[in-house]
Amino acid sequence: MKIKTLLFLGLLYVAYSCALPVVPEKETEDIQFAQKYLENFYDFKEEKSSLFKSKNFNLMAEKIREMQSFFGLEVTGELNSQTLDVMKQPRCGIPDVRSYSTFPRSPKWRREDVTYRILNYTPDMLQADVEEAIAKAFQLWSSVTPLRFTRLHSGEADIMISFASQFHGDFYSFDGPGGTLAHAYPPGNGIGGDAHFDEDENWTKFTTANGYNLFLVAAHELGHSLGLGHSNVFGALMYPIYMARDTRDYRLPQDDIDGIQSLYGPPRESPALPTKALPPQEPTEVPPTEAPTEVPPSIPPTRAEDCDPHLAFDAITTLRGEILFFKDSYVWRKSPYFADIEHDTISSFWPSLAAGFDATYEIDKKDQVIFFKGDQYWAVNGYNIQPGFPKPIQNLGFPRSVRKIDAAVHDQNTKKTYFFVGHKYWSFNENTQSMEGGYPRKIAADFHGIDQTVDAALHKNGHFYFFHGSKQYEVDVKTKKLIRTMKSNSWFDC
Ligand code: TQI
Ligand code: CA
Ligand code: ZN
Ligand code: ZN
Repeated sequence: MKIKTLLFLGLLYVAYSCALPVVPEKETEDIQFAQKYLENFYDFKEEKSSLFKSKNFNLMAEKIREMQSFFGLEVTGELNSQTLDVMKQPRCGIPDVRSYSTFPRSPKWRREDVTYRILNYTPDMLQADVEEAIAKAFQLWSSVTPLRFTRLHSGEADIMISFASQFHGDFYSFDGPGGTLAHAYPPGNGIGGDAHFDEDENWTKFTTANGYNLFLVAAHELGHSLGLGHSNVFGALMYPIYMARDTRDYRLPQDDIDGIQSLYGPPRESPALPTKALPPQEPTEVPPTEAPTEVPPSIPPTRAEDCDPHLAFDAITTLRGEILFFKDSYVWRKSPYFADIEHDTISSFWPSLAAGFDATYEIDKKDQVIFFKGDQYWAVNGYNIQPGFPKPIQNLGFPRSVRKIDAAVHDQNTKKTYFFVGHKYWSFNENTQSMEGGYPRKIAADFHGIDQTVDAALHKNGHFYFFHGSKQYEVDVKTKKLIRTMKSNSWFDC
């Protein structure tokens, strides 16, 4: 925020101090200039293949919208003269810090009139309070956009809202108390836009110690329903961590306003009053662990970097149906929720975990992911780090001579976890919580064809995937036989 404000003030200063008349240039020159600008500051990459000219055009429009929203210009996605003027102002040469995100290809509602319907109620709250929480959550978003939300009592609405436990008809079953609270689909037909709330949670009207505030969670989910992904601005509503806060007179943080306006623009008839920035929101009930006051401005990798044939990873795991690829302080997220890869910083998910993991694996039965760094490990459940961690890896049965683990992978059928250290591997029995006898063994002795050390390992679709540098080996889980070799980034659809 600070950087943005400074840039903006700087811009005003420049605008006033050197208000030169703009000499109209040839259109193609302007487009080329704008392309360079967007490449420099907005990760815009021209698609090389000429087949995808329209894709380029859409992407460029999207980047222009992002830039217009950032500078408080009218968000049109068009390269108008006002926008070009701003692009031609001198800049400090650093990319604008990333904050909010939208889904790949920016799905959004095409009409400003969007309907919703509440299909059922939670017994945790009075019906009237559920209705009020949902209506207030919608109001947050409608007050800063041209969108109008209308509640339907029957038939098909754009946003169908329901409470359900466990399996409820889509691919993402809920998980009992804790863990996932709710989910919502990006704008689209059918299930698109719908928001589901886990009935196994305790939904509350007020912010209390046990339970989740329905208004806050609904406001976050509706952000997804309207097309927003997560933000890495601490305190933003779309920041992927639940923060209990005072909900009386709750106002949408500026980053969420910027995000939603990048899709829909500002409300229709109040251009006289610019949306005012809020002072940074202090979450009221964050755990007593030192919460960072600010997320370090970091630029996540871009699409071009994803497809670098030399790309290698530190650690890989599944997490609730998604696949997370870790490298340094970044995480690439391949989610069945959306077609493209999401880029995030590790700190936007687990602010108190030190990045640079050595190994990680999921025990899906326990809805736990275990992270290793050096001789310590942490267990997390969703966004929450389990109490009592970190623990020393010796607790798992490793001798002191093992200083760190290269990779780990869990097989839910056998309940075994394999740990890779150098050219050897260990087998850990999750049922008995003990290391199996006869280990460590040589990797190559059992996994024929794997003569390398293993950087990262993944269990997915009935196969193990072992990563070594930019190479990946697909291995049959039962026979431990090598099936094929691929590039490490083969999951990114390059
Ligand atoms: N549910 C996740 C969420 O809404 C589900 C999810 C992950 C998701 N990635 C998504 C949904 C991308 C749509 C698009 O973020 S959750 C929070 C928060 C959850 C989490 O149950 O983990 C809130 C639900 F931000 F606090 F962590 C609501 Cl507010
Ligand atoms: Ca749950
Ligand atoms: Zn669902
Ligand atoms: Zn979310």
